[in-house]
Amino acid sequence: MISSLIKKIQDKKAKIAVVGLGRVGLPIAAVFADAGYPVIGSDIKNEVVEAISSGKSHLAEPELAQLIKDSVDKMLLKATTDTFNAVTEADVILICVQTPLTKGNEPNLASLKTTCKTVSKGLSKGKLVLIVSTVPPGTTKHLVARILATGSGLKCGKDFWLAYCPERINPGKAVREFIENNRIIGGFNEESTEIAVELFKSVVMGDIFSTDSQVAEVAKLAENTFRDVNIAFGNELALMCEQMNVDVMEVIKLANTHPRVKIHMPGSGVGGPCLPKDPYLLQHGIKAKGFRFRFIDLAREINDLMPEHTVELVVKALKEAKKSVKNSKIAVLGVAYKGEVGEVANSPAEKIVQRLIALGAKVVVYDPYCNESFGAKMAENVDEAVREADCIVVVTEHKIFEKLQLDRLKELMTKRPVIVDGRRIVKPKETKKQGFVYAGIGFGV
Ligand code: SAJ
Repeated sequence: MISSLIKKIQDKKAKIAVVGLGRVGLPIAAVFADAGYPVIGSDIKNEVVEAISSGKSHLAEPELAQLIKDSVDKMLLKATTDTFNAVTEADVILICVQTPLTKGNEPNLASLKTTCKTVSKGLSKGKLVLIVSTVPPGTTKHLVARILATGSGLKCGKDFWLAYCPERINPGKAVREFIENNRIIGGFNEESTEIAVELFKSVVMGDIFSTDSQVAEVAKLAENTFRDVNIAFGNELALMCEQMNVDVMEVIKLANTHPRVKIHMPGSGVGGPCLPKDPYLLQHGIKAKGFRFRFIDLAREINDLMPEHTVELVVKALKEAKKSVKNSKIAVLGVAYKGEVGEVANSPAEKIVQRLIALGAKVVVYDPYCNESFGAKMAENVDEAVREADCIVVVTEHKIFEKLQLDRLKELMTKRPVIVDGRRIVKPKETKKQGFVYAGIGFGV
C-alpha cells in the first residue's frame, strides 16, 4: 500500500484534500495545485469556497491570486463546503483548521476534533492524513490518531498514515515561505514520516527534517515561544532604558553586532494569531506533569502590558505638551497586528484604542490594510486622521508610516503636536527638532 501511495505522489496523481482554507490552508492548496496535483479545498465558509471556485483569493497574499486563478482554470483546484466528500475522494488530507485559546488561555481544539471526526468517516485504507494546525504536544499521537482510528475502524500507522507538519509561513509572504522555508515532518510512525516527506519534497525547496509527531509539535511551539520570550526581553529592556534615559534602539543595535546575539524589537505589543497563543499550547502540554515553563508566564505578562505602556506614554507626552488626554484628538496609525499585513487578530491596537477612548480622547484610526477601528472613527488617509490632531500614535510598522512628512504633519496638527512611536520607526531627534513632543517605546518622553 505504501508504495502505491508513494508512486501516486511521485507521479503527481495523488488527490489532495486541504481542510481549512485560511491564511495557512489556502496557500498550501494553491501551491500543491500549481505543482500539478489535483487539489480539493474544503472550508465551512461559503464565501471562501465561492471565491476560490470563481478563481479568486480571499486573502491578499502576493502570488496567491494568480496561482488560484491558473489552477482553477486548469481544473486542478476545486473548493467545496463538503469536507466528507473531499476526504472520500482524496489520497492525502491536510488539516489546517484553527486551534484558538479559550478565555482561560486553554487550547480550544473543537474545530480540530470536529474535522478529524468528519475525516475519519471518509478514511479508507492507504490514505495519509497530515495535521498542519499548531497543536499542544501529544495531540497528533493521541487525540487525532484515536479519533481517526475510532471513526474509520482502521489502524493508524498501518491501514492509514498520520503525520504532523507544522507551518512557519509569515503572513504577507505565505506562498514564498511555504515553498522556501525549511520544514519539520513528525510522523505517527516511520512509514507515515516517509510518505509525508515524499509529498513535501515534491513542492518545497527548503530542507526537510524528519522526527516523530510529538517532537515536531514541541519544536513548533518552541519556535514561537522563543520569539515571544525574545520580544519580551526586548520590551523589558525598553522599559529599563526609559528609566535609564538611554535609547533602547541604540542598545539593541549595538548588542546585536555580537555575532551570536539577536535581540528582537520592543514595541506597542505582541499580537497575531500565533505568538499570543502558541506559548500557552506548550504550557498546556506540560502542565499535567506539574512542570511550569516559567519564561512563558513572564513573557506573556510583559508583552501584554505593552499596549497599556503605550497609552501611559501618550498621557505623559500630552502632559509635556500641556494637554490632557480628555478631549484631545488622537490619531492612531495602524490597527493591524504587524506591518504590511491586513490582519487584526490580537492586535495591540485594540487595547490602545479602547483605553484612549475610556480616558475621554477623541480617537481616529487609519490603516491602509484594515477596515477595523475598534470603536473609534476611521479615516481614509493619514491627512484626514492627523488633521487637527493633538497626538499621533504609531501602533503598526506599516512602511507607509515610515515616510511620514513631519512638516506636513505639523501643518495639519494642533500647536505643540505630539508623536508617540509604538514601533520606533520615526526618528526622535528630527521629530523634536521640528517642534514635536516625542515619546517612544524604550526612549521614554
Ligand atoms: N513583534 C515584535 N517584535 C519583534 C517581532 C514581532 O513586537 O521583533 C510583534 C509583531 O508586531 C506582532 C507579533 O509580535 O504583533 C507577532 O509577529 P511575528 O511576525 O513574530 O509572528 P506572526 O504571528 O506573523 O507569526 C507567523 C507565524 N506563522 C505561522 O504560525 C503559520 C510564525 O510561525 C512565524 O514564526 C512568524 O510568522 C515568522 O517567523 O515570521
